Amino acid sequence: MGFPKGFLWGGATAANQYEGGYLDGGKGLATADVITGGDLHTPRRISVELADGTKTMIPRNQEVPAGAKAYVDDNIYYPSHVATDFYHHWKEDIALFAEMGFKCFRMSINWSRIYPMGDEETPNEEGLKFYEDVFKELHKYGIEPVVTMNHFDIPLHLAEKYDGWADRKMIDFFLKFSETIFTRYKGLVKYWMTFNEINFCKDFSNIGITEAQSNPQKQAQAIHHVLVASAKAVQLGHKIDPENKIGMMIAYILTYAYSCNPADVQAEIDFARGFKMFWVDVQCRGYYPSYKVKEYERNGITIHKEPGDDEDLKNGTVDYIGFSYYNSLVVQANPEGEKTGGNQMGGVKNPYLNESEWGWPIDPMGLRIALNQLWDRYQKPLMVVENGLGAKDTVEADGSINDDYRIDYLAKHIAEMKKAIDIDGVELWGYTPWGCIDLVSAGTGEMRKRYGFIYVDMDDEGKGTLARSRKKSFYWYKKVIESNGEDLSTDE
Ligand code: BGP
Repeated sequence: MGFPKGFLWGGATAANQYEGGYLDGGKGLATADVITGGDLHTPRRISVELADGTKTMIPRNQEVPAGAKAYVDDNIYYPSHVATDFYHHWKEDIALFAEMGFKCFRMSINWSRIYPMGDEETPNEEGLKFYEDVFKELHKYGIEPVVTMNHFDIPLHLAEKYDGWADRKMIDFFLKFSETIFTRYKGLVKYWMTFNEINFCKDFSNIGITEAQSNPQKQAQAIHHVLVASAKAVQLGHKIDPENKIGMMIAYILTYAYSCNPADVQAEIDFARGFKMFWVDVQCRGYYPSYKVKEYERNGITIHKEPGDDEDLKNGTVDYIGFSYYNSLVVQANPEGEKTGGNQMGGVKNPYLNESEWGWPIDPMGLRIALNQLWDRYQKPLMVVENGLGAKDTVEADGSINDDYRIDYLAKHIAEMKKAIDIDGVELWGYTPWGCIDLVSAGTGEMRKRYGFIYVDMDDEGKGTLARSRKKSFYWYKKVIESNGEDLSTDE
């Protein structure tokens, strides 16, 4: 009973939110490096020069127009440039993860560190060496790296020159990058995921495309390229090392129908398909589901497929499903109720749930439901690769940080994972709570929205010593791991 032996307890991060060193070691600029901070009410913005030469800031939730070029404005603070500086603190941070007893550590490889422009012939050795050192250091402590190959950005040059994933050449660039890292890290990395929250990979910041909203044909084609690239990378990774376990990664926001009104039930099905199931269906089953084919037909969208694409999708299905789970959403056919927030998108307010300070509904039972939905539908092993509570922390006069709210959130979610294993028989490989060390928020670009067991002294303006300290949750999570998830007690 309980979590299986060898369960992968750990934590999760992403290069563009954690690494910093944005030009160090020969790294090139990435799309993440031109995106400012924001807050709950102010969207993050992209600094761009329009086709007519005008310089402006475009809210990230709006599209970048065709012909615009994003650039770094020296007068603006961009949170990815320093982030919480893993690039210069990796030894110290890994030692802290080891102290908590991590069995695995989820991180991403910054594409622009390996191929600074994205389309050059030879990789950047300094970038390759950096990750090699990191992986070796993790193994020194018996920590298994879990690597996201692409987490929410691309080399900026690829966005400028090719309009990002709108161009099919991106598949080749990504495969080259994949081959380089699969080969170099053979024996060091076994667990991979291709694209982080692939269901959010559809605009400038994530896949570098302009006109992401006004040109659905272009967006759909770019998404096709991403899906084919992922499937090809899965095949390549298996070929290079049959030991590799290559997964997908989806933002699995659980969706509920608002009521038993069949119209609400159908609305939930439609929403869930469009927002998340399509991506999992393609990556787990190996073909476009009928509802998507029909939707494209209805909307006059034609996907241009090259010969071999269908075979690649079929042969490149994933070994496991990694997913993020933060909250659930309520879907109503004709929304009239009060709204709520959530991971990148909101829904109708759920009267049964409390919300985080950022307005994300907190729904631990929903995690068990999510695990069951995915397990029932695909019968693939699962990993919860992101989960957690973004909250403001207070550093007390004695330096302590009493984040009981975080402990409470995580304990309740872990208890539900345990039920999914014990009662439902779900095959769950691991759990890597998000932002195990404080890092920049993807949604708002803030530092004050913290998830970590480890506090980092850094603020929203990029000021701070970057010193690390252990929060109360650090000691709690250590105990959870030591007891293999049996001791979730929150008392002293
Ligand atoms: C997911 C992303 C992460 C992460 C997390 C928390 O969407 O994969 O990169 O940041 O959400 O969201 P936020 O940082 O907006 O609080």
